[in-house]
Amino acid sequence: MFKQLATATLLTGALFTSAVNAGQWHMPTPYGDANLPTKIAYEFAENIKAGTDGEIDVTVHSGASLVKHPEIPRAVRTGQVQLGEIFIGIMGNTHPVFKHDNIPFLATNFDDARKLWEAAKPEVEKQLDKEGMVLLYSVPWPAQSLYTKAPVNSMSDLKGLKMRAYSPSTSRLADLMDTTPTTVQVPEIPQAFSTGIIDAMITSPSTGANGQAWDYLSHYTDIKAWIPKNVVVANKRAFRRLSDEQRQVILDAAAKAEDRGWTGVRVTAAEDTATLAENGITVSEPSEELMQELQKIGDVMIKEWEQEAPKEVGAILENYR
Ligand code: PCA
Repeated sequence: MFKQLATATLLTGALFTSAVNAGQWHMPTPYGDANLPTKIAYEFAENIKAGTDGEIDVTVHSGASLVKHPEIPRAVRTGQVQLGEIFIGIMGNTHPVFKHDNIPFLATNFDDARKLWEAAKPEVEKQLDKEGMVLLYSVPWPAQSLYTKAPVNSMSDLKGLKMRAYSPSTSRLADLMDTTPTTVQVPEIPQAFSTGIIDAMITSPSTGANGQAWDYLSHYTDIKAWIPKNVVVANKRAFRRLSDEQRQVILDAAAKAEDRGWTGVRVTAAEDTATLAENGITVSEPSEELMQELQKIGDVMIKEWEQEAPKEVGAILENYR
């Protein structure tokens, strides 16, 4: 209650400030300060401030402190805030183009993920534009792998477990794996495990390491199923109101952020996987049987996804392949 009140007050404050001073911008982000995307967001804000001689002063509100993650797209669309960071997958129900982000085994290494992103970007931009948003940059996560409380040799070891979901696609995946999907946001993961709300999850080594996964689970099976991304978007009207010079500063800062993300993620992926092992989690390669079973599910999901929007998804897949 208090937190929501505080958020409402802050948001009113944000609107008020932007009315009197067009240079004060707000940027809610979903994840905490330990995460690479958040570090990049702070740097992005600094570069904008420096490049515009303080004319645009972006305040980053990390860890969903200003706006809850599922509400960030609406906050940017309606101009409640000028900028925002969003995990692409959570917009999967808005339009299927956003689902390219969470499809198992479509792109499982960073080179392919970058190609998939280039292939999907025009469709994603089109859709964001319809919703009054401008795409600025993306930051990938490390590949998503399987965390459990016991070794997993085949899918039968997962049957009936409560599996964390963080997007419409991961809910569908959990169904197809014969597990029960339960939506849990990152900050609630430790408690969800310790109270039995979830028994398993598929996420990056970074999210596991940041959440000290060794406190509540024991096994990490490195299935590397997909490489999802965050995007940073601007409210279209706020962006258009800027001068050409100011817009260029933001676009340059965005290009820098994009580079830093795609380079930096390779380092954090390796470091954070090592951290899991150092803290006692059994890190192992998946069995062939498990991979074959999961890949079959991936094929089903690609087909279902294509059928949802044959034109747009077809264009993404054609560009990619
Ligand atoms: N961490 C975020 C998104 C993807 C990731 O690696 C999460 O688990 O919600």
